[in-house]
Amino acid sequence: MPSEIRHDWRREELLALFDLPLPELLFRAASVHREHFDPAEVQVSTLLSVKTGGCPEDCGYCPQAQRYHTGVDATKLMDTDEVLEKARQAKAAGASRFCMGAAWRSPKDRDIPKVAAMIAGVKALGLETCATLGMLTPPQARALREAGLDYYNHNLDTAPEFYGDIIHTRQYQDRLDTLGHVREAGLKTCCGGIVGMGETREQRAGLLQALANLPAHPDSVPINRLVQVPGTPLAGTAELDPFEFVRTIAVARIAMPRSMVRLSAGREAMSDELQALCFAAGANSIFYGEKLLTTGNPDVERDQALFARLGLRPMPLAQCDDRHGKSTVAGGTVHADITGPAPACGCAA
Ligand code: SAM
Ligand code: DTB
Ligand code: SF4
Repeated sequence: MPSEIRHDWRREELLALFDLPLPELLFRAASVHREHFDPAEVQVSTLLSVKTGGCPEDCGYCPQAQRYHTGVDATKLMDTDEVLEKARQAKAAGASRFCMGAAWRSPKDRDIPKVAAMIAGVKALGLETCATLGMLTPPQARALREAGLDYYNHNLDTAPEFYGDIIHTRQYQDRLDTLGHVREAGLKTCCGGIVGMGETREQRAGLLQALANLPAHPDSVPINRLVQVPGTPLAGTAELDPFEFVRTIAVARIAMPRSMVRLSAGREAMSDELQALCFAAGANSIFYGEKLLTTGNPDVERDQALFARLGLRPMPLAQCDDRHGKSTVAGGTVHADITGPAPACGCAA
């Protein structure tokens, strides 16, 4: 019987999944994964920091908060042409989605036309577009949608009861409000969190509960493993057991069966074997390219070798398939080929 899409997960149910013997948990997660996806396909996104550092917020994990001394210099918003050159390079390297990040608490209205021009340009290259700019008002969300934005990333980051230990300059409810504005504007949501910040297993279950019980499951769920950056308050936190990370991925897959579960920050420090376990547990998306926003990511050659070793391939660009009237993923045209040059999509390039 296919797994139900539920929005009423109880904390104890998710904890009971976390408590399963690992082989049983992996089996259940892998079974759910196969109901909605080809387990050999992994969606590939590339990130670019279009405005780095100098952020007024106090997120305890973040190297871009102005108040921490992390060696990240503040920059101004990049020029559109420079962003488009990076997007062309990402496409040529095999990415299907391009995510633009800005170290803002929230964008100013005068920033929106500049970001809109970037979004329109990236979209015209035939890439899916994603942005993460902080809190949005409803008109800002609508303006980004009109410019061609597909996804907006805004994370819940952790369980509601642990949030106040990590961030003091805004509330959990602020995040939920922005996610509401994003959904109402017709954007797809990318929303996940960070583990390894000293939270308990119950709080990891609490993050997944909060994500799965949103009015709609996020289309993409990035699960970040804390990248410890010297100078941030969370540097020096005890490392999370790698198997606990795998369990978190598996429970995310079971609780949100149709979402892309992304193995996000922290992959550079993971062995190929740990990443393979995460894919077996239902992860089906990665950030691809040498850099996340300010920290490192595996280089392209390492990821190409990993895909080849594991028999994985990049997920076709559903956006282009939709436009051509094809059924989405399985059997669709592969626009992004991580193991070779990207075939021309032709639809908007
Ligand atoms: N300023 C915007 C915001 O906070 O929504 C957008 C950029 S912010 C850097 C995007 C996300 O990156 C955060 O919500 C957090 O989940 C993740 N992140 C930031 N620093 C991280 C770190 N050191 N390790 C893991 N994830 C991190
Ligand atoms: C997400 O959940 N992870 C990405 C993306 N969304 C924007 C960011 C990770 C940032 C890691 C720290 C850095 O590189 O500055
Ligand atoms: Fe600013 Fe975003 Fe970093 Fe928080 S996570 S300090 S809002 S850039």
